[in-house]
Amino acid sequence: MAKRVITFGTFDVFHIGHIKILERAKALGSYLIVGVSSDTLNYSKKSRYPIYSQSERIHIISSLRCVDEVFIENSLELKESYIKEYNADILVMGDDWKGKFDTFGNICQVIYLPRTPSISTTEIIEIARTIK
Ligand code: C2G
Repeated sequence: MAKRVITFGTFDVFHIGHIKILERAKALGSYLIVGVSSDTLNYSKKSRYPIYSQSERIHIISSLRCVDEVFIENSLELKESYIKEYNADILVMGDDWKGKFDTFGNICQVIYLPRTPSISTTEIIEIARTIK
């Protein structure tokens, strides 16, 4: 059966770790739906806006070959309704979220994939800051 996969993220300052998790998520099914967190959601979590705006982040994610559908994630609390709305069979998250979404195991399969080591948006921002 053709499986629908859903995943979520900010995907700010897009990098190799982001594309690798999206490609691995897609490989678990045949249709990949990505919830891109809104600027407002990021501000409420981290007290700062992402470097790339939500429209830029959505533009980048939508242009990827492995991605079939993109929407804005407005709240971390709405995962269950997004999973239902998009008829997802599998929820994929990076293993930094391991265990956090096990409760959705009754509506879909929940899979945590290992993060790509040695790269993060925060590190890229810090390195860029030190370059003169
Ligand atoms: N990721 C990865 N390897 C890295 C960095 C990130 O596999 N080196 C993965 C994360 O595990 C996540 C995805 O890339 O699954 C997006 O990462 P972030 O943009 O940091 O997303 P995050 O802020 O964790 O998501 O509902 C979740 C929210 O949208 C926040």
